[in-house]
Amino acid sequence: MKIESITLHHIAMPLVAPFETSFGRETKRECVIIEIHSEGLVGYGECVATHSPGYNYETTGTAMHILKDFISPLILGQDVKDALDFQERVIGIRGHLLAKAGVEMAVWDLLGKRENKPLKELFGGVRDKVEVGVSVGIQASPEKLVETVTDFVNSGYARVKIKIKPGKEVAETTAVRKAFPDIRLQVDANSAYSLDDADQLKPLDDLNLLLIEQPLFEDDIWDHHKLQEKFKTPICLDESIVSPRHARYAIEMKACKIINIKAGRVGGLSQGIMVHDICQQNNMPVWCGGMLETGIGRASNLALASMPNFTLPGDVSASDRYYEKDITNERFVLNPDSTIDVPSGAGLGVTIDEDALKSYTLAKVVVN
Ligand code: OSB
Ligand code: MG
Repeated sequence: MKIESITLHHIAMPLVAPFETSFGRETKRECVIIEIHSEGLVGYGECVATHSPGYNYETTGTAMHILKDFISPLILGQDVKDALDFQERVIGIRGHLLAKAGVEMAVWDLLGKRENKPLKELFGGVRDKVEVGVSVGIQASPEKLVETVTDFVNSGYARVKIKIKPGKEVAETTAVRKAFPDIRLQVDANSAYSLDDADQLKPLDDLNLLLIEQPLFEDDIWDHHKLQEKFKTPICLDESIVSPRHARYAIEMKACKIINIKAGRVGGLSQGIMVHDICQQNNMPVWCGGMLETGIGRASNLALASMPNFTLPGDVSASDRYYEKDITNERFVLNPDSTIDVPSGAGLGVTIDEDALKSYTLAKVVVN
């Protein structure tokens, strides 16, 4: 596919409610939408970097720079055959995986549109709907947290993840477990602990949690192994797994029992599929993580999560949990069985609400 032009839309969308994690509080979500024109088709991708380097080192600012000045020149005017061909072209750019992944998503959207097939089919997905849960940010008090969780449970979410940080974990998680003795519950620390202070987490080991996500630093696969030895609850890695190789390291080191896959974090959907395959071969369950995506990234997550080894519910909630108005015309809704339908249209299977996109735009750069 000849890449004829690339448009970068740096956008900011107000969230329906602030989202607080161990690394900060967001009231709006920034990201970069990548629009690629090729042979009469338009493909879209979402780079899930946001305004600050809290989740990892990338930001919308670094992503705009890398996308415009380094990735675009390598593919503009070129015949990019598929996602792996794209990866080979950008292999000389170290890191900046969220930026690369945004472009790869647009390449997949183009491929699907050209072949008139949904991404689910191109990935070998096996489900028409995927089990999902909701990720609940840090709240002012355990009481407030239980209230917020109750609202989500009442709206149909059968799996709940709560964000934790040092000093805001034991009372909070215990309160939710008490209020909902049987719900599928898990916690996410976003790298807020070190092995030395991880003792604080020990009481969580008796709360029948599905998993404890990324308690330690991003570059601490080995310390996660030491922690997993002390916990019966499965440790799940998010930030630590930045490539298929890292998935192999985690498996070989017995650093975790579950992996959260985010296509952005590993540099693209093709890499996410490889992580899925490695985990499947090693009997390690995976689930699809989320980055508060717009309808574009959400469509991509649903297609990925339709693959067979995604056996745990994903952080892919309904559109109304994030945004009053999304940039896609399609909105994703929660089915009564706590699932969301996988898009069936060609490519990502979504169309853009141009007015909404425009209204959220902070900067638009056309590279051609
Ligand atoms: O660690 O999973 C995470 C959101 C932003 C950055 C990191 C994470 C998250 C979430 C939200 O947990 C998941 C979602 O609903 O998109
Ligand atoms: Mg996480």
